Amino acid sequence: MNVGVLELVSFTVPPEWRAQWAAGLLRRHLTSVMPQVVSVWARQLGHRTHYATYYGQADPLALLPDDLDVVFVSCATQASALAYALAKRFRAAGVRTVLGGPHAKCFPADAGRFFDVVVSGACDRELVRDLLTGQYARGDRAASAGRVTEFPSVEERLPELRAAMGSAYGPRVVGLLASVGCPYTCNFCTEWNADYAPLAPDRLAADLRAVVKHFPGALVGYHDPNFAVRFDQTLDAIESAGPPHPRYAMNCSLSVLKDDRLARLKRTNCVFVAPGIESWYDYGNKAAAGGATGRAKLEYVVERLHRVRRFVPGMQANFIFGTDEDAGPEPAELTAEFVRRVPFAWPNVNIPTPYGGTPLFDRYLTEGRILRSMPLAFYCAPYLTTTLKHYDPVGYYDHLVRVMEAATNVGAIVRRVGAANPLVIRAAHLSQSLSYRAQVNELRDLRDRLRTDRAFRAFHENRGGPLPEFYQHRFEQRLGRYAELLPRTDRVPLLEQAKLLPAAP
Ligand code: B12
Ligand code: SF4
Repeated sequence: MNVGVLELVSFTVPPEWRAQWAAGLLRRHLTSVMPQVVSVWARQLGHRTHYATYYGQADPLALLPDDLDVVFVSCATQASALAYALAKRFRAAGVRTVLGGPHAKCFPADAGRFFDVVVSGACDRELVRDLLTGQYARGDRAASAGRVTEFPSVEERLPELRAAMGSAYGPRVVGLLASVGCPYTCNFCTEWNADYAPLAPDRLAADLRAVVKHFPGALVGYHDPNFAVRFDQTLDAIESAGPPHPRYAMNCSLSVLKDDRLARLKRTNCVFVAPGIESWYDYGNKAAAGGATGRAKLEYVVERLHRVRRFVPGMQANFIFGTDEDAGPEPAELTAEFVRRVPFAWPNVNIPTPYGGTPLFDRYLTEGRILRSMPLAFYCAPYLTTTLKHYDPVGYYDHLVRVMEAATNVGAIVRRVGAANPLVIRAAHLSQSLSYRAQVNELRDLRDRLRTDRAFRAFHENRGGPLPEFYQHRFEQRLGRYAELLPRTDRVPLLEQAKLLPAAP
């Protein structure tokens, strides 16, 4: 069969492609591992495969041939509207449509309105075979029975990796997995109940050697939900590949970054860490802050990150602002202070977002806090899709604007970019900072609208009313020529079905 695999990295369709160079620079490298894996498995099963990533470079439909039998689409929820519109087009052309990836996992019922089959859980080679041999009917959900811990090697993924990188400018990143799952249970995260499992160490070592051979100079991006939970075992595997070690970046909890481990990270060429700090009042266990909260946690984190910085040059600190434990101005003030005292770290401040299949989603839905007519495509910054326990929407955006201004004022950007090293991290910090500066304007606009437009505020306070025209218009702007494929009724999500537990009778 003729099989297409399309990953949607970008979620907007501009009316023309003038921004092409920027798209390549800013987004091309944000691809995930699994769509490449699915493409390899389909090829190994004897099918003709066409793998492409859409990062804003061209019309997404033009990236695949027009005589496909089956297409796999993969995306995060923020790209769901584009995925749905494309699915309608593919279906109309007689192509069987399968959705996999984060959105499929979180909102399978919603996606099932547009895709023939939705992969709502794990996916292995056998599942891909079954999907391609028509074992699943239209409207089905599919998932492999157990945890998947074996994926094709870098050598096997070479055509996909080359296609994802392209030949032009922009960061060259090879996504690898050293483990799946995570021992923590953060209520907002899709991995909250997925046990940690390291992958085969000899496979990781072979992959690292293949990266050095085929992509010299490329950065390895570990896509593990929580890298090196079994620190020594993972670093043993990396060291066993032998030098030269490719530079690498990873996500981890602060508890992984203990003093006696930092030199080993430096020796193996770790150039970027993204620890989850999350909140000054919540999720303390993964920071190993010993129960400290508020200012005490700030002092602990500042001290730790300054130590980490002596060994690892690039850093991103992940925060969520607006959890049920946050109240008053202090959480935002502490984050703004963090920005001043840890000038070399990129502060990635997230808005609480209820992704389906998480305990957070269940609680917010049960408590009537989710804005029910908000399209799922707005489940991303800078949009609020719920009410917050201790903040009204205007007050919340006021605080957020202040934090983001502290993170993106010219002095902060100059300090951050100046401190960054090597060049690839400097470029990443610069592009993040500039795109967040644009986001601050959007935050201000949302806050001002909330102040002046009573219907808009009523919607955000969950006091009823239809989806404001502002969001309808934004939705249509994002989809460009594809907007007409999703009439207003299609934009209202199916939420109940995304609960972990069935609703009480
Ligand atoms: C690595 C990672 C990234 C990397 C790589 C991108 C990626 N999607 O992998 C980077 C840093 C670029 C990234 C960026 C973002 N990410 Co991210 N990321 C992750 C992370 C930590 C691991 C995902 C992973 O690779 N797991 C390993 C694979 C093997 O396991 P798995 O995902 O469970 O996949 C299994 C099945 O779902 C299925 N499957 C997965 N994909 C596919 C595809 C097909 C076609 C099929 C058939 C099956 C299938 O098979 C797998 C094996 O069983 C998860 C969090 C987490 N804790 O899991 C967040 C996560 C996926 N990210 C998330 C988000 C929101 C983002 C951003 C929007 C953040 C932002 N503010 O910009 C961006 C979006 C980027 C984009 N391209 O769209 C959310 C997505 C939630 C959602 N429903 O949208 C997650 C779930 C975190 C969370 N909040 O819980 N991310
Ligand atoms: S530590 Fe990270 S990967 Fe693990 S549950 Fe928490 S947010 Fe998810």
